[in-house]
Amino acid sequence: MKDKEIERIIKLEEKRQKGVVNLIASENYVSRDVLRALGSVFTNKYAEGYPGARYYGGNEIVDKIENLVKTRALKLFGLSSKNWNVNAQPYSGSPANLAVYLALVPLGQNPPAGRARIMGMSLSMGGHLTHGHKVSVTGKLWNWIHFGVNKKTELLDYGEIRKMARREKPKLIVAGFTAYSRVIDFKKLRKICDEVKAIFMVDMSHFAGLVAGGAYPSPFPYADIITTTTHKTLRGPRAAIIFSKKEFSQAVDKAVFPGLQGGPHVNQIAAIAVCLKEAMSPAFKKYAKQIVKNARALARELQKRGWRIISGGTDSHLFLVDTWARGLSGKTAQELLEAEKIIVNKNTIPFDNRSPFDPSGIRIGTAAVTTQGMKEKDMLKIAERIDKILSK
Ligand code: DSN
Repeated sequence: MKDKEIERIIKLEEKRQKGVVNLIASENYVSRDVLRALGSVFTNKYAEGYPGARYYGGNEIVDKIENLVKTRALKLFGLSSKNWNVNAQPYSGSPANLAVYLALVPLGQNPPAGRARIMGMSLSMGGHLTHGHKVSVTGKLWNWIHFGVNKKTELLDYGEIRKMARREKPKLIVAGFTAYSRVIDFKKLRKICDEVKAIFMVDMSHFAGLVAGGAYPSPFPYADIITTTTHKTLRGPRAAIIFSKKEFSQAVDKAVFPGLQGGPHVNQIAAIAVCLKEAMSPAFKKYAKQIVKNARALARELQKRGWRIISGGTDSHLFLVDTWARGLSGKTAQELLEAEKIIVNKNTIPFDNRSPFDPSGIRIGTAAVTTQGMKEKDMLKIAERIDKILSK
């Protein structure tokens, strides 16, 4: 690079990434091909519109890449273009979710305050900011009602969710998590949606790679709309995709562009295409299964050493540790581990009495370390290190 200052900083980050054990559940390490596509000349191109219907000239090659990403996305998840549409233009997960709400719960048609129109899992129980948290624009523009987990089991309580849905009659029900470690029963949620005539959306950002690799149940047989970021377990660029059933796809496309965004980031779209192809390989299936094996091994090993794991274990790539049960706040635990080059994030646990800035737990994920080739035996060593550091 000519810009030595930036080159030096990039190298520093490369070194940092290589020198730590990365247990951030939403991060991963992309392939050289993904990086190559991200750094390609597609970053120079404006392509407002969709393939075959652009507002700028010179888009014949961009059309090829955008059409290819759609074909690959459908193929990866075993979907037919007769029933499903793919929009790969959202800049990332938050605008993808916002676009879906704009498309399906049009503003101006909200009922008076007090009646919920969208139902989702609260952030503090494991949902996401864009599932209607009050500080997010999604929570400011729409009326939400939130469900959490059962206090005793720390699992989703479908009976409670059903009761809430029957009472509130939401237009849309959103499932998906950033900090819930268990399988979601999509079939049960579909039934609830049918009963109250709600549209069913799944935000599979965290577990998309696991679904692609057959290591977590697929929401596709049940959901109407599925959003996903592409940079977590799917191991692609920071970007997002919206899958919508044909009846919703026109509204979703319009909400993304021109409703919410301008020109798509074509370099990101090219990089999504790369990661989708990578995720079709047998090696990726093995990878996805190994992520879950690793998460289970790490959770089990920490449990053996006396650490309380929320809900008692994991079915996915992540889990929460209740560090406060041993008198250590999440922030302190994060800092102690970071000082020893183990990177995690502090996280609220269900029914947390502490502040989100210094909550009761930490979140641990295994997607990144599994990319580095780690297996169960390595998890045992990591658990030993974590235990030693936090027990000091
Ligand atoms: N903030 C991300 C996470 O870490 O889970 C989700 O967007």
